[in-house]
Amino acid sequence: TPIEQAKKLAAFACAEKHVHNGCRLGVGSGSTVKYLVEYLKNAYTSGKLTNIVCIPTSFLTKQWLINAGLPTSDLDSYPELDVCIDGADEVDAQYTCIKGGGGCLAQEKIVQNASKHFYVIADHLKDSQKLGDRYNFIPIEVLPFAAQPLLRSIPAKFGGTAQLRDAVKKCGPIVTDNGNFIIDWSFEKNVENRNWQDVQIKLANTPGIVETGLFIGVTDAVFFAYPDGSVKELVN
Ligand code: DER
Repeated sequence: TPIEQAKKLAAFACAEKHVHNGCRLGVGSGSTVKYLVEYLKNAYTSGKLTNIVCIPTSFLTKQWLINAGLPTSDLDSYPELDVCIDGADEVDAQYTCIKGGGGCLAQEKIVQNASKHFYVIADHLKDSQKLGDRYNFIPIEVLPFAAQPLLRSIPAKFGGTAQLRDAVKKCGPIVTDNGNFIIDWSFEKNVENRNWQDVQIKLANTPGIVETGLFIGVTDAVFFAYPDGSVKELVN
């Protein structure tokens, strides 16, 4: 489909430009990153890309990397990375991302934070002016012990509504790779000039919240691709 082609285009363009021999690479999670793994597999098995190591951000990405025959390791062995490439659910005009649509935001943010450079790959449907134009909520990873109080206190303090992300093929909520729950916070859209940094600081300071899907001030560039086959790198 045109959207899948766009995801592939964004992934290939970003990796072509920013993944070089010897790269210690953080590999994100989600359907766009699937094409990044395809690129890496092609480049590495053809000998075009050598001496790289890939650090996954989820159980699924780890399986993809291993199945692709790519050198795979972890932050214990490689605590400092050169590049991290990941998808996003939405990117606004200030390069702030909403991530976590796939429920992998905690390890994604940790790997992003361990990397010198962070690049986002996305189809054009993620390209927005203001957070909320394209995506309806902020995923928040929470300790199960704190879930019920947070379902009440997050809307009380920050507005909007909050709900526990239910599993599809399992009774009850989804459980993340870290054994936690996800609260999807549907924030009010018509707040003018909302200070997302302030929101992030307050959420991060809330007992029971492990991580939020707000990635603020960390994006070095975004690769947006379009169904017409064009791709653009927006450098922050
Ligand atoms: O869960 C995540 O953060 C993913 O990176 C998500 O934001 C993008 O997933 P997609 O590439 O499947 O749209």
